[in-house]
Amino acid sequence: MIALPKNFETYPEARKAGFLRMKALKDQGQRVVGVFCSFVPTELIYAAGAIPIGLCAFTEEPIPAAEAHLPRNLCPLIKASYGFALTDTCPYFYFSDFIIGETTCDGKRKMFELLDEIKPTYVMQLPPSKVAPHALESWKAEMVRLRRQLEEFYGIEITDEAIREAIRRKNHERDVMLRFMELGKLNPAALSGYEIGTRLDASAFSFDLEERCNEIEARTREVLESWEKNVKGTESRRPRLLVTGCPNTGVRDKIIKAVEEMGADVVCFDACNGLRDKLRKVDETKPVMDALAEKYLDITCSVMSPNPQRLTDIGDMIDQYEVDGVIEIILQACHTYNIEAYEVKRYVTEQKGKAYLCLETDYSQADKGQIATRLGAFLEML
Ligand code: BJ8
Repeated sequence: MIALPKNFETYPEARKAGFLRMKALKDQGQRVVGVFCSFVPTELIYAAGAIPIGLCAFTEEPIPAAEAHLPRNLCPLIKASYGFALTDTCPYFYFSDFIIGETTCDGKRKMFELLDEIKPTYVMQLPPSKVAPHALESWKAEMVRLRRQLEEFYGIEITDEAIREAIRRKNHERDVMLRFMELGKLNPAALSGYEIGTRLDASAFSFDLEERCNEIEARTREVLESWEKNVKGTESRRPRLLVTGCPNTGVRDKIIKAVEEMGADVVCFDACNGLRDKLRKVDETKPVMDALAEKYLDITCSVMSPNPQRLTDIGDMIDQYEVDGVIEIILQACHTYNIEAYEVKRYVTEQKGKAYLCLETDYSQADKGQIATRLGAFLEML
C-alpha cells in the first residue's frame, strides 16, 4: 500500500477526536441535526444555522443489542446505527436535536419507526424512481416540508438567501472534495485509496465546512507536489481498482486496505463517501427549492429504480481513472445493491471488458481470511 503520511488519523480516531469538539459546540448552543443518507439536503440544515452530522454506524459493537429488536438478517449499517441509539453509546446521536431519516431502503424506513421512540425522527418520503410521474414535484414538496420542519423545530425563519448561501458553500465543498478524489486519476497512483476514503470520512468530524475544505485542499496540493517531484514519469505495474456498491467505511480495513497491501491501488470510489454525490452540483441559477429537489433526486443510489446513470458514471470512472478491475461491496441483506450487482457486473465485464469481483460481507471479522483469499485470486486475474 502507498505509505500513509505521518500523523495520519484513522476513521475511529477522527470520530473519537470529534466528541469533545461537538460537546463544546453544544455547550455554546450549536444546533445539530443527525442524518443517515446522501439524499438529505444538508443545505437546508446549514441554512437553519445547524450542523448536519452523519450517524451511519460502521462497527459491529452495537449490533447484538440491536438484534434484540431487529431481525438478524438485516444490513449491518442499519443494525449498528440503531444499536448505537438504543445503547446510548454514540455521542453524535446523543447531541443531535432531532434526526432526519428517509424512505430509501425498506430496512432503514422501518428502523426509523423504532428510532423515533428514542429520539424524534422526521422522515423524508423519497420517491422510489426518478422517472415516476410527479417524482420531482413530490420530492420538491418534501424539501418544502423539511424546510418547514426545521423552521418549526427551531422557531426560526429560513430565508431563500440563507439557502442560496448554503448551496454556494456546499458546492464549493463538492469542488474541493472532487479535486482531492481526482488525484486518483494520476498514474502511477499518488496516494492510497485507503487514505482517500478515510480522509474524506474523517474530515466530517471537523464540523466546520470551510476548515474541512482548507484541510483537504492543503493535502491535495501536498500530494500533487510530491507526485510531480517523485513519481511522475515512473512506471507502475500495480493494478488500478474502482470500488463500488454500499457504503464501505465499516469494511475499509478488511477490503480496501487488504487489497492495497496485496499490491493493488484503489483509485476511485462509486459510493456515497466517494464520487457519487460530488459529480453533479446544485444549480445556483435556479430557484433554491427547485435546484435542491433536482440535485437530490439525481443521486445514483440503487434504491432508485431504474438507475442507469450509475452504470454510465461507473463507465466514465473506468475510462478516466484508467481502471483495470472493479470490486463491488455488498453489505449483507442489502437487496437493492445486491440485485443491481448483476447489471453492474454485466456492464463492467461485457461493455467495458474489465474484471469484476463482488464481495458480500458485514462488519464482523469472521470472513477476513476468506475475503483475503478472494482478493488474492482476483488480483491474479488482472
Ligand atoms: S444514497 S447508499 S447513504 S441509501 S442501509 S441501502 S447498505 S440495506 S446506505 Fe445509502 Fe443513502 Fe443510498 Fe447512499 Fe443497503 Fe444498508 Fe439500506 Fe444502505
